[in-house]
Amino acid sequence: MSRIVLATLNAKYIHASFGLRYLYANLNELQSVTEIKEFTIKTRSIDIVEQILESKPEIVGFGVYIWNTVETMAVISQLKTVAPEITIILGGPEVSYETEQQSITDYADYVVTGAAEKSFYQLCKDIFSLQYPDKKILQSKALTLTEVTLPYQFYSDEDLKHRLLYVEASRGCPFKCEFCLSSLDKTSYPFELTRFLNEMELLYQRGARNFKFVDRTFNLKVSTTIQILDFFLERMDDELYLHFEVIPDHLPEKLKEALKKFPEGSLQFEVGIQTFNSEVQSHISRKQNNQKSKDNLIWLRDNTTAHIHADLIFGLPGETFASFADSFNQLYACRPHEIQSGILKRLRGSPIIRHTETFDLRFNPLPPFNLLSNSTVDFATMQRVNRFARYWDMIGNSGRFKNTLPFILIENAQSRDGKADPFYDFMAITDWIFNKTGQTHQINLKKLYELVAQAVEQLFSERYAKVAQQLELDYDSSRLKGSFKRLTLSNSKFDESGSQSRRLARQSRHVS
Ligand code: B12
Ligand code: SF4
Repeated sequence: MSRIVLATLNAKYIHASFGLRYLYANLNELQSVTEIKEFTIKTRSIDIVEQILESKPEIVGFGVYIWNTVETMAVISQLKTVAPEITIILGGPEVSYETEQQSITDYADYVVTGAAEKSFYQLCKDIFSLQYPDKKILQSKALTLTEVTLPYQFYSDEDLKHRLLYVEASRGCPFKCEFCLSSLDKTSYPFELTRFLNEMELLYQRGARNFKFVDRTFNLKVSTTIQILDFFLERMDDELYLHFEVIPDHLPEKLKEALKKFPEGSLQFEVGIQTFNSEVQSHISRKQNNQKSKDNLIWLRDNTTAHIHADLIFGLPGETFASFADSFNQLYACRPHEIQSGILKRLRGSPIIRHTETFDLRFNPLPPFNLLSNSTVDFATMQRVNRFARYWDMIGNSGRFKNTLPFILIENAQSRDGKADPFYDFMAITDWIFNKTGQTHQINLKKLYELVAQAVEQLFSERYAKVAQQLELDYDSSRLKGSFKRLTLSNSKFDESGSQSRRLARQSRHVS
């Protein structure tokens, strides 16, 4: 039995809920009557309801995020039907803005917006002492980080072994990129460093090796960044793996020196580029020195072993298909290990909606609220880029085509203006594969090797021989069963569909 259950539906099992552990850590004397129950968005709502009711709680608090709002609504509507006497409290970024307009809040007794370490505790105390607040939507009181109890001891040994451990050395972001919720923060506040590092030490001693920093800009204050890096460098072993989100145009010499010392397989950087188009950057209030960003990305690739995951966003106000292609090509030339082309999403509360009329932004009314079209990109083009992103994940980001990819996307006579054009070439491959299969999911790896070879043969026949050679290397390292020789790499008949595909390749270069 627990008087309070803190519940959330994580995106996947591997993501432990950091937010709920914070709330739990700050419940003081109520901690002993509280239990965290985590599920994933794949768990059936009825099973979640059953498991929550097993604890016979008086209060259930749900963490609501963009990835779980639909599923959470199913859970709480059933929970309220079976056990209306339970007080349901919602919190989390998804219900922190435009709260009243969301039907999920109809089933809740209270919604606490913002960082709720103190406010959730206060509300539970008030409910237990029958001092019910007269408002349903309660704005969390402002917090100073020194008054927040850190939650790291509440990662279980099971979490340490099997899940990503989220940690944060600072909260908030000083920048104002309008598509992002963190742009609403006034600035970034650090946790007291010694206190934070003591907690990291305890986690490390317990066996934690996989640390994912959720700091919005880990390299903002470089002296702190270096102290944290040094802390982990002193404890470096084969298993230690650190993930940071960094801004690309801020890599002072001291930081570079520190980064060079990290061994292979120990560092991952998530680098938000979003766009290299300076006009679009100004529309979304994003300040980014493009040249510095590119120089730094290349420096990281040449001088460190850090794994670089770089993000672009398609659909930003004023971005066209051609200008996005240009950003992609500039980024590809910096050789990050992964490029994620995300579609713009409308996050509740984010200031981007001020452009709705001017750029005719039309968002999906359902989660994840992705852009469907705008004044410069029609729906069909949005879909093509969606598919591009998906196939790029499977082919570019997966590492399964590591040897082959440079031979598919080479500089050659067919490229626009004689320049290398990885975006348009890969777009042609995307269109070709989708035309042939009608699928973006459930394509097994063997089939994918075949499709890529067939696409290259039809679209860029002069590259085919080298691509087929390299594909064999990739096939061998994939350890798939069966001989490479048995794959159907070639479209034996160059028929109607062949000339149609070549036409598609040409078209993809000219669509803007
Ligand atoms: C980890 C993470 C993920 C993980 C998922 C984690 C999980 N548990 O399943 C992954 C990597 C899968 C992910 C994916 C995405 N994410 Co994400 N993610 C984060 C990240 C980096 C950390 C979350 C965190 O732990 N924060 C620290 C804790 C302390 O804060 P918190 O979770 O907000 O919790 C506090 C409050 O919200 C509140 N609270 C939380 N729960 C509850 C419950 C109750 C009862 C109460 C009262 C209060 C309360 O109190 C907590 C303590 O202060 C945040 C950015 C950030 N730094 O916060 C983005 C963030 C949550 N993600 C965001 C987005 C947009 C996405 C994506 C859509 C991005 C994309 N790919 O386009 C996808 C969605 C995937 C999908 N399937 O649809 C947005 C949130 C939008 C939203 N409205 O939910 C954020 C805020 C990033 C941003 N700045 O824009 N994400
Ligand atoms: S995109 Fe990054 S830098 Fe910009 S506001 Fe969001 S967290 Fe800050």
